[in-house]
Amino acid sequence: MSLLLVSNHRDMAPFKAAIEKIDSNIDVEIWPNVKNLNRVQFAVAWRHPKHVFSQYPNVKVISSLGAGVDHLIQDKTIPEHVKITRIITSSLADQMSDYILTACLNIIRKTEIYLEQQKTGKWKVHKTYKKDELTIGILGLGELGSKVTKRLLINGFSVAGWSRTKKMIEGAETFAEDELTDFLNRTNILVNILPLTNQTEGILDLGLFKQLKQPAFLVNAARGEHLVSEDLIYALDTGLIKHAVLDVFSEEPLPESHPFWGREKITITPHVASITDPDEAAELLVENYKRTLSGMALLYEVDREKEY
Ligand code: NDP
Ligand code: OXD
Repeated sequence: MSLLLVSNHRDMAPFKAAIEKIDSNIDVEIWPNVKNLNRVQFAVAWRHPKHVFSQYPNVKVISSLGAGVDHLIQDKTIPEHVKITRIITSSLADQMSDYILTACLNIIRKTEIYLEQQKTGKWKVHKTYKKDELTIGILGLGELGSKVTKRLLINGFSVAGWSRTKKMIEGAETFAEDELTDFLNRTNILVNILPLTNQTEGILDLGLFKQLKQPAFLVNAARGEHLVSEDLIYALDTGLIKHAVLDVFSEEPLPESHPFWGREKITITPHVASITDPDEAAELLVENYKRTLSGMALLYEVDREKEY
């Protein structure tokens, strides 16, 4: 049996080393250097080449290397009997909470304006927003969104959250799927941490932006395909959205010619909100590899029907 690591661009060597450190008996291979295609039963993928899994007839489980599984769900060449799992670790939620807290603090303290002013030696004071003046609305209250909500609450922000099924988070106002309008009408800083599915693709559009409470801001840390780029540009140009912080894009790296670059009202980070740590991920991968071989229930298995 072997465990295969597959990625188009990510260095898988640290993951191989971390897995072998936990259990040196596991035969870990890095695509495309595979000795015997039939021996692969468990694979780990991040932005894998499409169709690659049709070469491995005995693969039973594919784990995403991250929390998101859209790259696997969208690959219709992966047979239906293959189970899909994902990585959930405390540090993924912790990093995401840091990223969102930083973005929200920068918005209320108008950090981006001061960074711009510094370029031309301009000394001008701007009125900052008070924490209780703006409500932060979190789209998606799952493994990451629920922790982000708690971090923001501890830091004195007023927080609302939206999920398919209504959640209870002490101190936050929560809304179910059919209460999106009520949620948006209360939200100033909209933070997206939804999984990318058929239902959520393109959710960040002009119609949604128009329902936000003014002044309105956007933080997208989920997937680029959630956002309709032209609608964001229109919303920024017309003042409907004052500033956007974007970590994810439908094409990554974001092409040099993309209109988002060079816009003062957009802060861009290169998909770094939360990065999977090899040592932490290896613990979970080894556990699920062993469970696959012994036929036990897997940890963090994804519902392929629901797409997350
Ligand atoms: P989870 O699956 O744990 O949570 C998803 C949440 O979204 C749930 O609360 C779910 O509702 C809600 N949801 C899903 N579909 C809908 C819908 N149609 N309407 C309303 N709510 C919906 O995901 P995670 O929190 O672990 O991760 C979220 C995403 O974050 C990942 O899929 C990934 O794309 C992104 N991510 C980005 C990173 C980065 O560095 N930028 C790093 C890691 C992840 P319910 O609870 O009712 O099921
Ligand atoms: C993830 C990501 O899904 O890094 O974990 O985007």
